[in-house]
Amino acid sequence: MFKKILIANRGEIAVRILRACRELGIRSVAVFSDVDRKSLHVRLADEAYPIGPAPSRESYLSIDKLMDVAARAGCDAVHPGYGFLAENAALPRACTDRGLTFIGPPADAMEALGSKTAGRQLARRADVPTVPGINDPIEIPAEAQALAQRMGYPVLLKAVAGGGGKGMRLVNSDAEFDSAFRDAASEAMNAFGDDRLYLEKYLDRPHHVEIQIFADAHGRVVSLGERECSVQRRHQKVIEEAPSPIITPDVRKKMGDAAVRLARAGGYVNAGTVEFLVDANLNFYFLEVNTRLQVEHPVTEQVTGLDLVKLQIAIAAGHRLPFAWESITPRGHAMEVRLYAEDPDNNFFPSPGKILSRHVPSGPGIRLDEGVYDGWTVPNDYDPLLSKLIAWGNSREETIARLRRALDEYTVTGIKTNVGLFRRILLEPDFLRGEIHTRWLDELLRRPNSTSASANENSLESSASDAAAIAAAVWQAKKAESQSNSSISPADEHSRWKLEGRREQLDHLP
Ligand code: MV4
Repeated sequence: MFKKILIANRGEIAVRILRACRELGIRSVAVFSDVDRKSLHVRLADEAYPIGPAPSRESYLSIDKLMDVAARAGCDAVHPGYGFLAENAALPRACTDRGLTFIGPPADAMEALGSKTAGRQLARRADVPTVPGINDPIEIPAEAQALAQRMGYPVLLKAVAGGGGKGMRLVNSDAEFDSAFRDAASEAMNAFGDDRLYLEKYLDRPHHVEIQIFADAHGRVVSLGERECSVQRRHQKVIEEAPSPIITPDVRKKMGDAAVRLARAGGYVNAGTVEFLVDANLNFYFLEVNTRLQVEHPVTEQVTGLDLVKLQIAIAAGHRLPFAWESITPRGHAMEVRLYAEDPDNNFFPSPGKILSRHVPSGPGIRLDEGVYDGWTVPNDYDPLLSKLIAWGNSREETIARLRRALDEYTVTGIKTNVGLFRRILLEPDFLRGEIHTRWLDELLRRPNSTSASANENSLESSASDAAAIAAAVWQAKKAESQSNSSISPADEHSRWKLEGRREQLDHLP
C-alpha cells in the first residue's frame, strides 16, 4: 500500500481524499495556491506545500510544480480529484516518468475516451447504443448538412473535444446550418483548441443517467449502479440522486452491462462514469465517459455502502475488486444538492466572500462534504462550490424529507448561496414525481416564481429587516471575538445584511 499520497487538488474534494488517506493510514500531502493558504484542505492534510499564485494555470494546473512537491515530500502516488488535471493524460504520463502511481485510469484509456467521436466508435464496437449520428469528425460541412436532412431536424452539432455543452449548437433547419456550424466551431476552438465537430440527432427532454463503473488491473469490471443527474443549469449539475426514479431493474442491468462492455473495450482501469441519455420509453444512448471520480460520487457511496476513494486507492495499488461486488445491489435512496456561493437574485453569479457565521445540518441520514469553515474567505479564483449536502433514507420520499429538513437547518451569513433554489425545487410536483429532464431546471427558472423577491418585497420588508438586524448583531459579536478585519464598507455591510435577511425570510415561505 502507498505511504504518502499527493492530492493534486483543492477544496471539498481534496478534503474528501485526505480523509480516505487518514482512514487507510496513508500520509496526505496537500498543495495550495497563494489564496488557499488558509483553506480547509491545507489545515487537515498531514503536510502542505505552496505551488504558486491564484490563477490555476500557474498553480493547480502546473504539472512541473506538482511533480516537484511529490519529489520533495517523498510521495509514492498522486490523486487528481476532479476538474483541474483529472482528465489530462499528461498527468498520468508525468507520474509514470517519475515512478509515481497515478490514482486513475491509464493515460491511453483516458485519451481513447476523451475524444467524443472515438468514444462513439468504441461504443459501436462494444455494441453499446449511441444517439443516431456520425462517428467521425465532419470534413465537409455540406455533406454533414445532407446527412442532417436525411436524419431529420433538429440535430445537434457537437465538438469532438467537447464537454460541458461547449461548442454545442442546436440546428432546427437547413437555413440555420451554416451559421450554427461556424458558431460551434469557433466556440470549440476557443474552449479546446480544436474546432472539429460531429453531428447527432437531437433528443428532446431526455433524462441524464450515468453508470458508475470500477475496473481493477486484473480484468474485473463492475457496475455500481446509476445516478440520475437531469437537474442541471447550463450544463452544471445541481441535484443528483441514486437510484434514478425512472430506471427499472431490467434497464439498470442492461445499462450496467453496456457500461462494463465499453470499459473493457477501452482497456479501462479504476473509477469511471459512463453517461447516457434516456428517453421516455427508457431507450438509452451512450453520451460520453468521464475518466475520473465525479463530484456526485457520494450518492453512490450512500446506497452501496462503499468508499469509492478508498476503492480507487486500492485499485491503483494493484488490489483486486472482491468478487462479491459484482453483485452489488443498492439499498435505499440518496440525493445530493450542490451548495454554491452564488447570488440567486443576480442570475446565480458567483458571490465569493467571507463566511461570517454558519450553522450546518446534521442528524439522521445527513452527510455534508465540504471544504469551508467559519471565518474563511471563499476565493474569487475557483469554482465557488461550498458544500455538497447529501441525504439518504429508505425511500425517495424519506430522503427528500430529510434533505428539506437539513436545508432548513442550514444557515450561512456573509455570502449569498443557492440554498433557496433547492427549497424551491424540492417542492415542485414534477420533481417529486421524478418527471425531470435535462431542460427541466432551465424551464423552471424561466417561469415566474411565486415567492420571488420582487413579488413579496413590501409585505416582507419589516420582518426581513428584523432578520437583518439580528444577523448583523450576531456578526458584530463574532467580529469582536475574533478581531478579524473586514474589507466591506459599512454601507455595503448594511445593504448586504438586509438582503441576506430578506432572502432568509423568502427562503422560508411555503
Ligand atoms: C444531447 C442532448 C440531446 N440530444 N445530445 C449536453 C452536454 C453534453 N455532454 C451532451 N449534452 C446533450 N447532448 C443529443 N443527441 C442534450 C444534451 C443536454 C444535456 C445532457 C446532459 C445533461 C444536461 C443537458 C442539458 C442540455 C442538453
